[in-house]
Amino acid sequence: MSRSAVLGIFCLAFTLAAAGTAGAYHTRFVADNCNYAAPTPTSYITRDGSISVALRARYEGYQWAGGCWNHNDRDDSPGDPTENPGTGGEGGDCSGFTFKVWRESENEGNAGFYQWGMFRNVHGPYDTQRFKRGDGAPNITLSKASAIKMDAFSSENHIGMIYAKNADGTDQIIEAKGEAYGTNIWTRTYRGDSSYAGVRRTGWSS
Ligand SMILES: [Ca+2]
Ligand SMILES: [Ca+2]
Repeated sequence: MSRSAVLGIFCLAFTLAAAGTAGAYHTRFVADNCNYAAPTPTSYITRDGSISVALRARYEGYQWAGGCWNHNDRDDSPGDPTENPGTGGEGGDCSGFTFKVWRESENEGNAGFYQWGMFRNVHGPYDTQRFKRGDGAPNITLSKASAIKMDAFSSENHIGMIYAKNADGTDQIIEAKGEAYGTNIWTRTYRGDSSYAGVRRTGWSS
């Protein structure tokens, strides 16, 4: 085979691979829909109000390191490659979703309340390991027995917020679960799982 023929085959293969990759990613969701507007400071935060905020993300997508979604009750970016912050799809990840619902500041020393729009693409400074430790001015750890709605349970690699307690000791958890699952409410046993700690955003009015 001549050198030019080899090069030709290589280039064709590369072009097809690149086209296939572009087709498999949903990089346009963030590019087409999301913004970087400043958050709106608010004077208070309530657990019921934050449940309403969280429910807008229910049935939407999951994006590793993401934080922007719409409200059409479908995952606009399913099946992207996992653990890639550059896929540009719809949704938060577990820690970004928690950060937005808890109306936290990107300034870790600021415990005030900052309302982020659904289309504001923001993840915030905390990964699950940091939430689990209660890092950041707004966040504390607490006993899991004391955890109520809109408190969270965090392990080293996942965090979800309590939507409701069940009578049998499990909880309904609202969480951005993963690429294959999106964001939804599931019954979970985090409260009884020693790998999970209780985490609270401080300062709720009610
Ligand atoms: Ca959607
Ligand atoms: Ca996705």
